[in-house]
Amino acid sequence: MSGSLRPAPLVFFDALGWFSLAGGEAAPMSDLITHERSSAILTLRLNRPDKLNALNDEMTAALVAGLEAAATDSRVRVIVLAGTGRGFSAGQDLEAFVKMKQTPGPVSVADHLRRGYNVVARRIREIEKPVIASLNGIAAGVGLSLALCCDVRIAADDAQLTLGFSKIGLIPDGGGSLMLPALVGLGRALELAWTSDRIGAVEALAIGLVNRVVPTDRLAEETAAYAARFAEMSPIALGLTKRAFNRSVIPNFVQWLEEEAVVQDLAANGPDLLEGVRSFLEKRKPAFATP
Ligand code: LHQ
Repeated sequence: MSGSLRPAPLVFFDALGWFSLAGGEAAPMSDLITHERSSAILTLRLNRPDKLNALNDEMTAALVAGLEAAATDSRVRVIVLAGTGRGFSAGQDLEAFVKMKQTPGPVSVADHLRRGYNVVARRIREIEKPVIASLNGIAAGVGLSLALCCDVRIAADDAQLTLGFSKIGLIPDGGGSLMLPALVGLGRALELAWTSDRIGAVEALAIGLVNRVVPTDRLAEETAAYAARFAEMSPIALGLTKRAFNRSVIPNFVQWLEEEAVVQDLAANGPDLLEGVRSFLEKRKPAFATP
């Protein structure tokens, strides 16, 4: 474990299949993340296809639980993060976010990140096993950020990627503001984050945003064959290589997640987030505030 990457909260399962994060509230096991283990490869699949696998609190907690289980299960040598249906993930479920904003009491976006996406991002980087994102379709918002936190990305040739945050008045979160420039360089990262342009898999490959592009109908097989290579290699060498690269390239990952949450709060406390989200849900152009 790298100096700045300390273990994330542990997840405990009881006899009834409820899990709880250490120090947190108990929640039932969820079918929003399915677990499929084939010998040493565990696939965690985002499973909310009717919502393009948009992430809500239950799904995020289930993802954390799946990653925790994968981290401690010595049978698991490689983890694949994949999506069901026509998308990998559309990011934060914006309808759920609006509902959350309508509940009484102040809602801190920074706390929302601290409780959810930052735990996922941190866990992906801390697990000293290869974590592969298998991108079956659209990856947007924090869905894309979490894919960028993974070690390797394999994309179907018709997959599309978009940051999307700027369209709703936000900055890339879930580790995206660190992983994006680390992968593609500052200029391209700013361009992608500011424009929120959708880019296809081939362009994503050309700029280093994904590692491989495979025919859509072969994504599952190609991902499994690729993961199987790692399953036969020295887990110690693979894990320590990840530790070394974490320390050399993103040594401040955990601190940055916190800073990113604070900056996101600045964006979220202005009027543009709600206008951006409402305009998306109402399928109209946003009218952003003038500073
Ligand atoms: C959705 C969503 C979605 C709900 C499509 N939610 N319904 C957020 C908030 C606060 C704090 C912290 O951090 C975050 C983190 C984030 O992730 S912010 C970014 C959130 N995500 C987005 O802004 C992406 C919004 N979605 C899109 O831009 C497009 O839908 C994408 C590019 C994902 C897919 O485009 P299409 O393939 O053209 O599909 P579509 O737009 O027609 O969407 C299909 C349906 O899914 C549609 O509903 P409908 O009832 O009309 O069929 C969308 O409203 C719904 N949907 N994303 N995130």
